[in-house]
Amino acid sequence: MSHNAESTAFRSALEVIRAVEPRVADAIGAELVDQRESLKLIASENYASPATLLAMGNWFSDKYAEGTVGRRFYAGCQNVDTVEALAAEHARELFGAAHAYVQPHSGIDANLVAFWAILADRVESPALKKAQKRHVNDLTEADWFALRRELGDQRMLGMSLDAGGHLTHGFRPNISGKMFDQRSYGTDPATGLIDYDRVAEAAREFRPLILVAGYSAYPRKVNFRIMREIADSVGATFMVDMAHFAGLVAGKVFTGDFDPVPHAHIVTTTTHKSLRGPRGGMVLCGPELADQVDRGCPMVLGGPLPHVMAAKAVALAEARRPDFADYASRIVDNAHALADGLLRRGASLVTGGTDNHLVLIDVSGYGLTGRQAEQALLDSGIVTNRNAVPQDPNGAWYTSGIRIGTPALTTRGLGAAEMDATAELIHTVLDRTTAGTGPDGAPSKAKYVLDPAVAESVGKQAADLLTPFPLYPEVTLG
Ligand code: DSN
Repeated sequence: MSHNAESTAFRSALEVIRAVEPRVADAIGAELVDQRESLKLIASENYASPATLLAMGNWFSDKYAEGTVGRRFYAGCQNVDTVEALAAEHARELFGAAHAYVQPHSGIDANLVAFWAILADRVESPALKKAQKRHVNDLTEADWFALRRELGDQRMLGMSLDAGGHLTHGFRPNISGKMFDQRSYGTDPATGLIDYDRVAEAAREFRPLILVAGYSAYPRKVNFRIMREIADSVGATFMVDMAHFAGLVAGKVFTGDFDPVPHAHIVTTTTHKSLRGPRGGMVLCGPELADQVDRGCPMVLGGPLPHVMAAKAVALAEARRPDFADYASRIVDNAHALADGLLRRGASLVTGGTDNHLVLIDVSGYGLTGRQAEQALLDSGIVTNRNAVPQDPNGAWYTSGIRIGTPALTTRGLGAAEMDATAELIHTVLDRTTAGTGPDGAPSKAKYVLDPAVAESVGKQAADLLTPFPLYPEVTLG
């Protein structure tokens, strides 16, 4: 029996892997089954195209290529140069950026590259110049001492974690929180929206070196023109982390004041969320920061991953096609439909709705913690993640929220009617779940009670909802 190219490629790959370690081949096959069968609402996940996935599984993985295009620390990088230059060209064209650095392995790495580039640009430090010539792990204690003394306590102002900001925007558990003296701006307690006057006030008081905008759980647009004005008013470098909504920028859903690229000095992103590429990161900037950004490897990044850069080039080429704009606008239409469906059924949403790809449900109205809700939904075949809501009384571990997003289901082709049906399933599970108790009978933030018959019925309905929208329909493994 003959197969199409995608099926042949994945079948052959699995056959070759199976001959060495069949359990790995089995796990890869099982992952496809799981992804096909689950209603995936994790706002930061998506499904990359077969071409993107295949671009990662090859001998580019074998090549070291520290340095930049045409200026490597290793010989024989001509083909890596080709794919890195292509990925950067597609990124520049897609986002209208002067410079693109496509080596970061993740969003965290991209942010670290940006932070060090800004420090090098803004602070006169011979120790930093020295550090840029090697990996930070290779610095001696004396080097670090000099670096700390010369850099001082530089300040960063970013969005607070519980308002939807990201851990890498200067928070303690992350290295960024140790590099910078951080303060955060939150959202208006009444509306859940960013209050730009308050941000301006915080900037005036704190005088940050870096003002960061961007989020992983804020369901609204951010006005980057206003944020840039605030940064300029205090002499801060304006950085935007667009990891979550890069696909909406690429697809021209976010334009004008809501497109960060023309307004920010530097923009970081991941490539695998709404942008639908391989897992990885990227930095965009103007010419004035380009040289410092290009020093990311070896200073803070391990060797670039040429196979992932090849996949970035493929995915970015896909995002430049006209149909990507249609995809991006359907992501937002679906998020609206999902939010409306939940609101009509009585759910409480942070900010009362959405204008991007994500919705944040405050599940305390159902008498649940985020953790209880997340597990009950998972039992019912609905994959989400718990998330803190502003001023969350349950903290970052148990939380009071469930974050859901539409990029993945939109890739499968689900539309407004299916989003309404999804809202019904989510509401049914949350409504029928009750908080449980611990072994001592005390209220538990983790235990919950959900009739298995309800979970089974919802799981079946979720599977039925997906049936007309097969994932990777071009791939049959057998
Ligand atoms: N892990 C990503 C998210 O889920 O938003 C961000 O780090």
